[in-house]
Amino acid sequence: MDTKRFETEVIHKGYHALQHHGSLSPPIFQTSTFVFDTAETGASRFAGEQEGYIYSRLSNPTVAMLEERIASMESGEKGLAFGSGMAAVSAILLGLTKTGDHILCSEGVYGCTFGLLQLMEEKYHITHDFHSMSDEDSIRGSITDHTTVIYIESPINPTMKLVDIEMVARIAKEYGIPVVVDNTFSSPYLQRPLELGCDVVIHSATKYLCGHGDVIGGLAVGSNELMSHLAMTTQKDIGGVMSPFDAWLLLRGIKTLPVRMDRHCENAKKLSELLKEHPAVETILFPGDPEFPQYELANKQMKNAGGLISFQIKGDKAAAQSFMNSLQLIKIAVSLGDAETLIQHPATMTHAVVPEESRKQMGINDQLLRLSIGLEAWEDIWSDLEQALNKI
Ligand code: 4LM
Repeated sequence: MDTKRFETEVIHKGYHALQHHGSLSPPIFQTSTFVFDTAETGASRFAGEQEGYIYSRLSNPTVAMLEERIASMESGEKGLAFGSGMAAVSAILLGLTKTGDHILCSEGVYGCTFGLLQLMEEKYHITHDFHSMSDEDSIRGSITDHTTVIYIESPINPTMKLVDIEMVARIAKEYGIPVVVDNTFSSPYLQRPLELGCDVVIHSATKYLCGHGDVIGGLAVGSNELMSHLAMTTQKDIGGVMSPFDAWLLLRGIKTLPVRMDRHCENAKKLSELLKEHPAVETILFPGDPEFPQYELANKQMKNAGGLISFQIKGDKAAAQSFMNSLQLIKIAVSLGDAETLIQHPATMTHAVVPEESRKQMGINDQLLRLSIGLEAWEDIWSDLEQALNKI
């Protein structure tokens, strides 16, 4: 099948019903291992001389369908599926570095990615620096002889700051350094970093790709050469792979990604306008707000602003917590990208592991809240927010 539009590929890519008894829904190959017809077949599969499945930690047909689908969605050659977003982040970062190397990172990252970077520094002497990535010369000045990866989130969790992905990719090319982008907040429907010159895209598939809050998973996409190397090293030997059932749930969720994202974006835009006007709200951080400092950049590299709104309420941590406790429809929970609207307090939840000083540098204070706007009627989400804000 030749390449079709994104909305079509999310439904069809990687699956051929007539090769599976005409089953419209793909089969779940719920098996740990695969039977060889002869000892020689097994030997030649292990030697890489013959195509075919061996063992589900190496590859599985249901998981492979998902890997083909995400590769197409991100305009990459090869996808890999992992047991969580963090399994993907760690396999990629450990695969691209060795002791003595240096990673240049965006100004903020998800709390557990921060934890992983700390661990890599303490245990393996792989150092890192956080950088605003707003100025070309300053980026060049921060690349050292030991820099082997540039790692960015855009938008950054939870401050929503953006990185000019095309600019960073262009600079990295001058030095031959791979750029890895965690694209979780946008999903490939809104932003495709490989098309902007980056080398690897990572997703916490747990979020928008799944969309229904019932899977923990990770995905990564890049060139055939690099991803095949990672598949046979940090993926296979650390072993954080995805189960066939989770891959099936993701194949199902991904079919509706474009329609879900359109609704998340519409709801978020509407709610950002209302939140911004409320007297109990100090500032909103939303790339779709015309007053957002990087509004132009958002328009340049994202199809739409996404479904996440961070905002600071007037008051202190206790005010933020009592506001959360007043909510009735909106659920207090970490994670994002689900049908349900979720709210969390980054300073004490997703980014609690980040020491206070680093949190402040990233722009996370006690007044900051992060909303993952769901698919409910925006009027109902607003009624809930408004009644809780009015109590502050
Ligand atoms: C959260 N985030 O923010 P797994 N990359 C990004 C993320 O936001 C996350 C991961 C990787 C949240 C989880 C509690 C940008 C997770 C890690 O949780 O390992 O699938 O993804 O609320």
